[in-house]
Amino acid sequence: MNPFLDVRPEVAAALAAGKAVVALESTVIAHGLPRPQNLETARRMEAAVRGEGAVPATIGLLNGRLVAGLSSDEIALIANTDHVAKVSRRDISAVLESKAPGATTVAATMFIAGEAGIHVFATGGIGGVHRGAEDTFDISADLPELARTPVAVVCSGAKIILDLPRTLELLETLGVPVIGHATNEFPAFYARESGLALDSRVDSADAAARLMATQWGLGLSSGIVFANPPPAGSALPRLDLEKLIESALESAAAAGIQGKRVTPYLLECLAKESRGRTLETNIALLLDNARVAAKIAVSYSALAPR
Ligand code: PSU
Ligand code: MN
Repeated sequence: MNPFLDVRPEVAAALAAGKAVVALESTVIAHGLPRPQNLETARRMEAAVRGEGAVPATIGLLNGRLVAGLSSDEIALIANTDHVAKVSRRDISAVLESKAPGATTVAATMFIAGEAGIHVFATGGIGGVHRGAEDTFDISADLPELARTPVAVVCSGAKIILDLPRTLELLETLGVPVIGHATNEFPAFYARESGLALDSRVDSADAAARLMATQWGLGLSSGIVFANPPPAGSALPRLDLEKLIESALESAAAAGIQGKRVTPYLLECLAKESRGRTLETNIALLLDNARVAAKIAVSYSALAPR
């Protein structure tokens, strides 16, 4: 067991008994959603996981420890504290040393989930290749993490503010399976459609679980992306979103936003420009991904060890 990691009792007991556990990230709480919807959504995601018979493990950094299974009060602290550190893989050691609270991105959450022995993780959208990355080199650390850490990430594709074709190309280069969950198309986060076809799909939690067992049974120790489109009732049309994204990108450039601030800034701009509609979609897809991930975790825990 990793000496810096606290796996809280309910999560540890579930893992020891071979029961289903779903990891949840905390950057989406601290930086991805505004207050008070951030805390409400974090709690509703945990409830959605429990509703499918799995144990939620929200992951973050507190008091110099990696924590898998933050308590309700600890989640509230991350949701309501100003300037919580956004922690990706490269930030983990420094933020642990500072003993400050840290909200983990997909990359850091995957690393910690992997150390804890959790194989399924639900989030909104992974990071990826930013538009204009040929100049800025801004490519999320989520992608190389997916190449090296054996955790299945249930998400609505990559965030639509990104360059989605290049994100898919890089995932292919890195050897990361991108599997449609009941879709043939890579979802575009708030939109169900991207125009980008996927080569593989699964139509049930059992099929997803078998694919995980095969991938890791083979010794292919990468992550897996299960791309689940946002629920039809709350998804937004992609072409409407493109206009909003252009103006959000212009505003980010004018404000000189760079590095780790880019993603939260763009998401906030879109929520403002859409008068909260992207926020509603974001919450709906997070809840759905939590449910789907829990079903996959339950199926995976029921597979006989190979
Ligand atoms: N998905 C969301 N909202 C978010 C994020 C994902 O619905 O805020 C976060 C995730 O934590 C992801 C991070 O890992 O944004 C990517 O940030 P960057 O592009 O700086 O790597
Ligand atoms: Mn970045």
